Amino acid sequence: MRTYPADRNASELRFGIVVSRFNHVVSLRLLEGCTAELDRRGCCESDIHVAWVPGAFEIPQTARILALTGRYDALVALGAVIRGGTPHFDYVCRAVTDGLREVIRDTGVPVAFGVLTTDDVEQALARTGGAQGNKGEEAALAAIEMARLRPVLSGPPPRSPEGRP
Ligand code: INI
Repeated sequence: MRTYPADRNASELRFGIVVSRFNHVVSLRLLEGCTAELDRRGCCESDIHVAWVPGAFEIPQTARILALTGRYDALVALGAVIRGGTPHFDYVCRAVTDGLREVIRDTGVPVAFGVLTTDDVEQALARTGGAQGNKGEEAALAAIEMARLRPVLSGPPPRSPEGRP
């Protein structure tokens, strides 16, 4: 049996972060959590590129542009969609989740999902440094792990001492 343990060393890796300005306070806290975690894991500040976009709806298109450059080992999507009184919430949530899934499928570049979808601002703040931790940090860890795992899994199979693949 061969297992691939989680590797959370971010040194020498490059990350693109797409963060939405809508619900700016929440987004900023997510971004701070994300970049702090990347830094703790050994990522160089100059290897983190941040693209601000107007709202969560714009995240997938921007992630696709970054993914297609080939410059990044992984991307992180950050933002907050907060439920209002109209179906708008559902459309934006659907667009961002479907859109990011398509970016991953079409480009192969890992995209960590750090977009909050909450009923109110309190729930969002609880997940950006409050009682529920910081989802930006969690997204950073997912991005690092996937950035490491992808080349390991897609490389040639290591040979056993007996010469079997
Ligand atoms: N964008 C968000 O990121 N969060 C929201 O809660 C939100 N709400 O509630 O409307 C939101 N809307 C803007 C949307 O993402 C686009 O930026 C806008 O429709 C322009 O394309």
